[in-house]
Amino acid sequence: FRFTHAISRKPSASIIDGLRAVDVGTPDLDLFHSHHADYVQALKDTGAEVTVLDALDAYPDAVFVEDTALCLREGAIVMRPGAPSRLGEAAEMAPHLKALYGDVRAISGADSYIEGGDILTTETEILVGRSERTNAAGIEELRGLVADWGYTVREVITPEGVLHFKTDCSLLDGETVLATERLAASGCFEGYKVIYTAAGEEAAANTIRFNDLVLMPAGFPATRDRLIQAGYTVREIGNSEAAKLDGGMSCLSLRF
Ligand code: CIR
Repeated sequence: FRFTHAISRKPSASIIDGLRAVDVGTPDLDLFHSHHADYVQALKDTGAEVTVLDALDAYPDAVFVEDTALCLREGAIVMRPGAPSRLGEAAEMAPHLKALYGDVRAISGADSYIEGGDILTTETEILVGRSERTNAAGIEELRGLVADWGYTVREVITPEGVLHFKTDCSLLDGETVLATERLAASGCFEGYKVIYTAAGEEAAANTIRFNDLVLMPAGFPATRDRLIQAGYTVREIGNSEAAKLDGGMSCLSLRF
């Protein structure tokens, strides 16, 4: 949870065509821009260098850069998104990673699918949730690509009806995760300390611990208070527009 860099991408006008499980309204581009600027500023406030890429009109979901790559200390892995409309986003990200990293590898199997939103990297392991977007072949390929860097990959399950594994959890520090009760019930966080989202605030689970801050979506006061009571410094960021497209705090950046 200590980072010196982040990469994000501005939302484009095509965001109105972004993928969503349920249509709860069209995202407002101006408001999305304003939330995005607050988000980038919060990352910068912790002292990190933030690269903000230009909007990509051809890919409505491209603002959710997290799904295109996994950034580790030793190098980066370019993903193969399981959503067909998002597959090309990974290739758009690759040159930016190559500019910052000496070692960039890629998931390349024709049957391998994996999105960054399903990956939670902790201090001891990499948890990957199998989901509608991430399959067993993608997880196995990732396992092979990070083995010589010393990482252990553990396959877990993203709950039915939940977009990504990290839709329902986030890492708060070396030993603590924030998670929904429905996800933690699967037993995947044995050995970790778990802070639960408050009842009815499951959408607060996707936060990020970025240096000294926990960035969380605004509008979840009971969960916010739990985090504050646990000693975290919380910054609330408006997320209403990204939420219409099932996006949250982690999706909006790559962090390393
Ligand atoms: C999608 O369905 O792919 C986008 N509308 C949302 C992606 C959110 N990404 C993430 O949780 N990492």
